[in-house]
Amino acid sequence: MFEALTDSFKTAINKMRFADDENSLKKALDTLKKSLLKADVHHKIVKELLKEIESDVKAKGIGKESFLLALKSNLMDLLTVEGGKVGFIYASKPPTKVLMCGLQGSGKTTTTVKLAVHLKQKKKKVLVAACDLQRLAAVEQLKQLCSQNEIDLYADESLNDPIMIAKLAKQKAEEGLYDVLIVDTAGRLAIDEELMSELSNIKTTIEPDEVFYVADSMTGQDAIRSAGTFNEKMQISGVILSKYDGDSKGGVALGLASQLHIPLRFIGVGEKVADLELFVPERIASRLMDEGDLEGLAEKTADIIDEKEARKMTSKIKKGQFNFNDFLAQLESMKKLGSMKSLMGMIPGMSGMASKLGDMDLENSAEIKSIKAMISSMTKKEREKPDLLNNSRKKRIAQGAGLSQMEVNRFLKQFKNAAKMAKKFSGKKGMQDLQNLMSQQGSNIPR
Ligand SMILES: Nc1nc2c(ncn2[C@@H]2O[C@H](COP(=O)(O)OP(=O)(O)O)[C@@H](O)[C@H]2O)c(=O)[nH]1
Ligand SMILES: [Mg+2]
Repeated sequence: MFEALTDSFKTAINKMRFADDENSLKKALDTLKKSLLKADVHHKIVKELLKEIESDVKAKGIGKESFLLALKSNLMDLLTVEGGKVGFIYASKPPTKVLMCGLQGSGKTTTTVKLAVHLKQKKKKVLVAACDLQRLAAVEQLKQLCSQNEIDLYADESLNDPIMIAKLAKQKAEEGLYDVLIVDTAGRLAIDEELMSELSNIKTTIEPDEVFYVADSMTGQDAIRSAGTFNEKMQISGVILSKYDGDSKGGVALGLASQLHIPLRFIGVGEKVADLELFVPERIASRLMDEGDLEGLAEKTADIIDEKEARKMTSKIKKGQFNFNDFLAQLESMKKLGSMKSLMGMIPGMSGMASKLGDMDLENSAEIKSIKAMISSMTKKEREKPDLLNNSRKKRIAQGAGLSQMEVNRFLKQFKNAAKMAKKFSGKKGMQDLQNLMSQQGSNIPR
């Protein structure tokens, strides 16, 4: 989801060539500026960010290393709201009550269900309330989504008062010992008084722990402006950016925290219920720098597989023991995990691949079928020890899988790179390693 920005950051970093070369710093900053503006980050924020990076780099001495550090730490600052919440925070006394608000079509209902599914995977008991009585069939939409995903819903079509429904839903959540109540509400095409007063009344009624504003990221700076207006009336505690999979204006995610002083909490990256990602500034900064987000990956995996397995996987990656069996197992479980593209972005060094992949259909993709055919043509030993594969073995595998040797080589190279990168950046020394590697190579960031 950050492929375009990540790519341009890499380009900028690669422009940093010589120590104390002001010209290369200027070029790198120019590249950053262009790409940030193109991604629709607000021009004032871009200006400030560049100023900070420039002064940090100059203070430490111009060079690739100081540029990398400055870029990362300033990105972190940019994404962080002081005192703002990060992740999903449970109330000290359940149920944690969440009020969803936003304009019509922004993705409230979809996000409500995504969030419910996310929390249910964490073994929480979740109730959703259908308080959108404006749009015809809005209750029906929520009913269907909830029943498809086995989420409890509170709806009452005999009532035409959303505030009453909210009240009854809260009662049910308390009496039924639910951990979380999520209230879906009506939107409007534009902000109007009637909507605001309906929302504030619901707010007064349920006393939410969280007020989430769902903003359509495709609307760029407008998303931030409307969130600001809602915030004046509703005191939003977090923003969820939906439709981030259409990544033309991805920069909204960068400017939001500093423009609104409200933290971005989740990002919606597709239409499927699994396509919701936690927004944790450290992790996002890492991903923007193409260092991957192993923690996020492990967590997303843990939601689906069990936690123990996921931890074992991360530890294997760290030890460099990730083999073809693990790879196959990962492929299988990834089917359940939402879009391939967003997962790829979490793997160190793989963001470039993510943009090439698009939204891959894991069941039917030719690429995955070839990978599976290749792995099934390997012996048990070969699967456990990828290093065993010499030329004659590769030839045999190619024949067995009905592929050319070139295809086999290409896949093995990808696999090796991924495993190597994953190992490199999973340790505490990851950042240092990256810098060393780059100062040795001079230019290209490794893939
Ligand atoms: N591609 C994509 N589509 C989304 C995302 N979130 C919501 N949508 C789509 O946006 C449309 C409006 O969503 P909905 O939840 O009904 O919006 P609401 O009016 O705010 O409740 C639906 O077609 C959703 O499938 C997302 O993260 N990615
Ligand atoms: Mg809706």
